[in-house]
Amino acid sequence: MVEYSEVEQHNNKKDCWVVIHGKAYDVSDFLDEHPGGSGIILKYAGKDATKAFDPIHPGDTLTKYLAPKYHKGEVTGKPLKKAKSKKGKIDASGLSMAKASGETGGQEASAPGGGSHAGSSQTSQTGSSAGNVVDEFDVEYDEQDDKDPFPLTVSAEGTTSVEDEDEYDDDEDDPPSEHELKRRQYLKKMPDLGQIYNLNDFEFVARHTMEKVAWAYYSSGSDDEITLRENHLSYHRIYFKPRIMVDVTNIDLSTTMLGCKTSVPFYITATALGKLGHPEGEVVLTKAAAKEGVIQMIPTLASCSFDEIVDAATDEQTQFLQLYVNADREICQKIVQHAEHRGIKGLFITVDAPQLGRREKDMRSKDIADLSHVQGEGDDADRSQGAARAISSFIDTGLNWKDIAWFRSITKMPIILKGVQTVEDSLKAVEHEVDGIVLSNHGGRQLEFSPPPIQVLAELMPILRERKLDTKMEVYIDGGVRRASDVLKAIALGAKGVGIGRPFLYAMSTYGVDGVVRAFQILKDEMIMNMRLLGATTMDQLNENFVDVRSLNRYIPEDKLFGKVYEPLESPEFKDS
Ligand code: 173
Repeated sequence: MVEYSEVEQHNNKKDCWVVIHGKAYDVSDFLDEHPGGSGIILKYAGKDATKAFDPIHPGDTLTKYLAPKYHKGEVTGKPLKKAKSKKGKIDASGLSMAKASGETGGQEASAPGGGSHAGSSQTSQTGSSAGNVVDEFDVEYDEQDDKDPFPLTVSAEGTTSVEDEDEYDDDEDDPPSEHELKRRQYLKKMPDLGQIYNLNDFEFVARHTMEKVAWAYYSSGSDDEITLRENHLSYHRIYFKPRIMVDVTNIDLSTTMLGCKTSVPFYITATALGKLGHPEGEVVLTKAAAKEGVIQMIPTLASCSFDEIVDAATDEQTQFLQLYVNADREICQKIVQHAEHRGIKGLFITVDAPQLGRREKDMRSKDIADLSHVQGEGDDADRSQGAARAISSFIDTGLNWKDIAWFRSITKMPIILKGVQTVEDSLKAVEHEVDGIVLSNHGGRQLEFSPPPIQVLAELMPILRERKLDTKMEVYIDGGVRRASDVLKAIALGAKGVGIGRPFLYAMSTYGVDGVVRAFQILKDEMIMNMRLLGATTMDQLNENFVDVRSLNRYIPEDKLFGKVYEPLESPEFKDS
C-alpha cells in the first residue's frame, strides 16, 4: 500500500512515479526508453495517468514490460486537490490568459475515454475571453442549425457556465473547459439510436459527444485535409447505369474475401487506439461484427491486445491482421506467426506510412507541453508530436519490395499490401505475386494529394482486365465510404471488398455495440434497396457496365443560386431535456 501523498512526492525526471488503475509504478528508469518519449509520462509525474495510458497500451503492458521491483503497490487516499474556481463555473479571464500566452488547446495529452461510455474527463481549456465567449460548437451551430440547444452564458463576474447545469465533478483536478461542459450536456441528451438514419448521423453525434482529444485523433487528416474530403467527394462523380425489368425479389449481399465467406461486401478496416472512443476498445467492433457476419481487420496499434480481440471473436468469425512492419524483424516475425497460429486469415501490410502524416487537428489537441508541475522541465518540450506520431517510431522506414519474399518465407497467410496508391505500384504488386492490394491513402491521413482510391480503381481495373491480371490478385479499397451506394460503385468497378473505418469508430464511440450493429444494418438496408433499384441481385452480377465514370476527372462548377435555395438534410436532434 502507498499513500497518494507519497506518490505525489515522486514528481520529477529523476524520480517519477505514476498511478495506473489504482496502483503506483516507478517509471524513472524507463523514461528514456519510452517509445512515445519521456515528456508524455512526465506530464503525469506524481499523478494518475490511467486515462492517458489506457488507449495506447494493451492491458498486459505493465506486467510484461515493467519489472516487479518497479511496481509500488495499491494506492490509498486521494490526490491533493487544486484550488478551484466557483463550482460549476469557469474563470473565463484565466482562460484567456492561457490563450494569450500561446497555450491554446492545452488538452491533457492523449486523455482517453470518449463518447457516452467514458467516465469523467480531465481536460483543461481552450481559450476564451470574458464577455466574448467563443465556443467551437457555437460556431458550428451558426453554420448548421438555427438554434444551439445548450447556449453558454457569461455572468457578471466574468465566469462562464452552461445554462441551468452544475457540471463540476468533485473528483476532477481542474475545472472542465466550456467545451467539456457542453460535451457533457450533449452526452445527456443523445438522440435515441432509432433517430440515426445514416453513417453521417453517427459522425454528427460523435463530433458533439466525444472527448475533444479522441474526436481530433479519429477525425483528423493530413495537411489541409483535401485528400480526406476528396476520398468521399470522388464517389459523387460516378453515376449508376441501372437496369429495369429484372426480378429483384431476392437479394444476396454475401461474397468472399481471400476465400472467406462474408455476409456483406464491406469490412471493418483497421484503425488505431479504439479506447480513445470507447473504454472497451476494439472488442466492441468484434462483438458487433459477430452479430452481423462482418469481417474485422485487427490493427497493430489497437488499444486492446491482439489476443483480447481474437478471444472476443466467435469460432465462425473471420479476422484479418493489419501489420505495421517493425524495424526489428524478430518482433515482426513473432507477431505474424502468432497471428497465423491464432487463425487470422489475411496479413495486410501497411505500405503507406513510413512516417506518419501531419495531422494538425490531432497535433493541436495533444499538446504535451504542460509540464509546469514537473521540476526541471521547462518550455522546451516537443509540442509537435501527437501520440500517434510518437508511438509509431518503431515502423520500418526501410520496408521495400524485396521484403515480400521474407514475409512469404515466414507465413502461409495471404499477403496483401495496404496503401497502394497508383496503377504502377498495383502492377508491381502483381509481379511480386501478392494475394491482394488495398487501394488506400490511409483515410487521407498520410500523403496529402494522394489520389482518391476510387479514381485509382477506375483506372486500374480495365488495365488488369486487358492484361488478364484481374484474377491474379484481389483488389480492395478504403477511404471516404459513407453510403452503400459508395460500396456498390467500388464493387461494380472491380473491388472485391470495401474497407470502412471512421464511421464504425463513431458508431462505437457513441452507442457501443448497438451502434455498430445499427451502422451495419443501415448499410445492409441501403444496399438491398440500391441493388433492387440497380437491377442486380448478387455481388457477382455487378460489373463496370453498372457505372458511368465519365465525370470522375471532371470539374463540376458549384451552382451558387441553387445552393441558396436548396434545403439541406437534417442531422438528428439532441433531446430538449
Ligand atoms: O492513422 C493512424 O493514426 C495510424 O495508423 C497510427 C499509426 C501509428 C500510431 C497510431 C496510429
